[in-house]
Amino acid sequence: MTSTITPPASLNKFEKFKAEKDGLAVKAELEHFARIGWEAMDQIDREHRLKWLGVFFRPVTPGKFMMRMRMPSGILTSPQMRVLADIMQRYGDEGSADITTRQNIQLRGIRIEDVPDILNRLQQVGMTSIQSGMDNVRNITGSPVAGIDASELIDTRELVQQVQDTLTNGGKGNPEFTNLPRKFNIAIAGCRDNSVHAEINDLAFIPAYKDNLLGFNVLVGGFFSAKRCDAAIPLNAWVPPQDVVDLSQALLEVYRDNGLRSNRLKARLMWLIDEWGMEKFRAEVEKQLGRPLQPAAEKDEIDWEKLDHIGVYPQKQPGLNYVGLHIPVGRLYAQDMFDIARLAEVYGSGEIRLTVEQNAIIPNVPDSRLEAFLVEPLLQHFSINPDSLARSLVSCTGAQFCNFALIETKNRALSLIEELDTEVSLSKPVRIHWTGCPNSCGQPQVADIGLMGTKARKNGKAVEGVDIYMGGKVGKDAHLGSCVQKGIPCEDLKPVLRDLLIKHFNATPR
Ligand code: SRM
Ligand code: SF4
Repeated sequence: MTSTITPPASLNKFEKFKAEKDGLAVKAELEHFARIGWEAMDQIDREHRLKWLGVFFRPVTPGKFMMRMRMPSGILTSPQMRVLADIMQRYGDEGSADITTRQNIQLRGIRIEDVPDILNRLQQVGMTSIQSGMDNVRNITGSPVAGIDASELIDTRELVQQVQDTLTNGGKGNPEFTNLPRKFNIAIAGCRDNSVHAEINDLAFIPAYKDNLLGFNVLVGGFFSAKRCDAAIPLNAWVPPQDVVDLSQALLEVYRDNGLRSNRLKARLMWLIDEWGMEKFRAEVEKQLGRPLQPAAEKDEIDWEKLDHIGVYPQKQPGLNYVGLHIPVGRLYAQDMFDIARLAEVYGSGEIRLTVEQNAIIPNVPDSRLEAFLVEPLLQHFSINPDSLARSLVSCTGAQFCNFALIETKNRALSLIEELDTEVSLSKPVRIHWTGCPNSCGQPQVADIGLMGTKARKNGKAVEGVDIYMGGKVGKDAHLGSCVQKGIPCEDLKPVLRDLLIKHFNATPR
């Protein structure tokens, strides 16, 4: 069956090029692109359709592409990490990769000539970058400690994998889901602390009991965009685990076939829910599913504050521990990736987990190996006990590689935090999130202090600045923060942050 999209009368430019040729079609043309080089490629193929394969043209570094992987629940193995490291070393001109805010990895500095080889190498170790950009479902997030968390309710690893496999046809690409009206985010939480940020996904499953059975309440429509940001709202549905794949598929089909396609600024799922009302939306999902949905359970089981998983924690498997490493703003170099792969193999079971805070976890470290692990030199750089401000720092890509960026983010975030750490001391971590523009990839609205890049004015001149967000609450009763100050020039930001930390977060001046 192929999709039954009726193109609206006024198609935006993206809908037009998708109607002309499905994004996935570039898969068959890759060898050709590799032969002719990026400059000779059709512009739409190069700048847009390649994203269906997870290959992103970077206008900031023309000719050096970024590759965005898929990493269900943020889980990968040492051999997979080693392949990514090797790709970085061999083909990655910039030599760097980033852990993303969706538990994923992006590789940088890739030449189009090398993409066919790289995709072969990824396939050999069971990895894929398919459908990771543009109007596709993004990396599906799950608890980073699924299956090892002593307090977890549902081990969601298999479910996340099954949803990904359904939507991507096991990584080969699934044209059924390659022409959504817009991007789509899915999160599946089996933990008590909402470590996936369920509230900011278009579709989220959160654990809930119904009639003594453990399943999921369903939230829909959460999203951030430059135009509008909304937390997800209840679909008023509860599903047992075995219905998660079917419901995800049915809901996406409803969105695919009915989502608004004339204005890309109003194409995310919430806009359709607004237009129809929740009752009709739910009824259409039921119709597509072919069976009635049960009403939501009265309460969900997200009853903890959010954990950051940094440090050493006993697992549900006696005698084993997981160790969360702080990776400053998620930036990794090839050698770091080789080192993490080695540590996971030598001390753990050869598995690595990534978090939405852009950090890494090494699971399955036996008690007897902990002492030796904790004195490994890599832990000097990727600490298990970072300073309070560094600990919860998150940053989007920013101007170094992203052409939407209004400011540089990652390096600035790190140096500012370093300076502030010498000026104030904190008794508990403060979550500071940087994002380079209103697209909000760095999720400033979930932070204690969110910093969103903007153009500010100083002495009559345009300078890099930020709008400040506060009040984002994560974990139990999550809600979004809002903008409290606008247009602070970045060069004047440090004293402003210092005051906020002292006033609102009990920081004491050193
Ligand atoms: Fe994002 C577009 C990076 C998570 C909202 N995002 C982009 C692009 C692809 C723009 C571009 O072509 O340059 C950025 C690539 C820059 C680069 O070179 O790295 C980009 N987004 C990222 C990442 C890498 C930020 C990070 O440093 O971690 C995250 C990748 C996640 C992944 O693995 O798939 C990333 N982006 C997010 C999130 C956070 C989340 O999912 O929890 C959001 C807000 C949540 C949401 O989508 O509802 C987000 N990104 C956007 C938007 C605004 C979407 C909208 O509806 O308007 C755009 C722009 C767009 O799609 O038109 C965007
Ligand atoms: Fe780029 Fe803006 Fe997303 Fe940052 S928030 S990665 S600057 S699109």
